[in-house]
Amino acid sequence: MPLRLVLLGAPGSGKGTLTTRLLKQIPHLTSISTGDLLRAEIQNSTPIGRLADAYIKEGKLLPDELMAGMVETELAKRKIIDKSFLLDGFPRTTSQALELERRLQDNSINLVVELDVPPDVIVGRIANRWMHSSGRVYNLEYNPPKVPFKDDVTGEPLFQRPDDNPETVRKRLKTYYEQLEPIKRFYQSRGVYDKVGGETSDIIFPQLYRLARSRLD
Ligand code: G5P
Ligand code: MG
Repeated sequence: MPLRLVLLGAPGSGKGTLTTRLLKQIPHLTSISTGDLLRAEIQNSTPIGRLADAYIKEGKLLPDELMAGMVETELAKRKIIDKSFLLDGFPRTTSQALELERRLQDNSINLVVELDVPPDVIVGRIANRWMHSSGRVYNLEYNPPKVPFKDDVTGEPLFQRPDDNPETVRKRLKTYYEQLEPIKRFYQSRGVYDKVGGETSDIIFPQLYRLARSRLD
């Protein structure tokens, strides 16, 4: 059956990193990262992009309705609503989760995995993050680019995210931990919640992969 997976994790917990790995192992899976979608809107200077820029710089969540609409449009555009997909960074609030449920109807989320990474580990990682406009993410220590500060695939320059400064990271972490309990309860009540944990993505990946496979078989 199709896997409809939500990755729930703090900023810097490895959602993007683990998504890339999972896509390599499960090629028919398609991922949507709301953060990447918003950054593309910003880069294209669209009206949503201008709004997103202000919210993201402040480390604030964008309005629930807007985000749910954006994900629905993306699922439709890629024609994957009844196929296997992975959502990275959405939903983040119970209201987003409800909106998603309403929009998915019979294709409801069948696995939500919380990535439990200690906050002190996360702060160090984010300071060393560099990324490419495609969403590919690097870390100067953990997975450095082959050529310093250049994307492995295109050779284009990497940049640091404007919301990766310590003050904004603190706000993003606070918001995440405020939303975690309610959204966790929501998905526990639907019987689809699971949790994996560890200090590195190498420790977490096999746990996540096992869970994902169990839904596909
Ligand atoms: P984003 O873009 O979704 P966040 O804050 O949820 O942003 P982020 O920062 O993208 O999440 P991540 O994807 O969980 O983190 O982590 P990652 O990039 O894979 O890994 C972080 C770093 O650690 C990388 O450098 C990686 O190489 C390294 N790393 C990974 N594993 C290891 C390891 O084992 N060891 C070491 N040493 N390093 C490792 O959202 C951005 C903003 O968009 C808006 C909000 O404003 C949000 O703040 N937004 C939404 N607003 C409302 N609703 C939504 N649903 C929204 N979605 C986005
Ligand atoms: Mg990410």
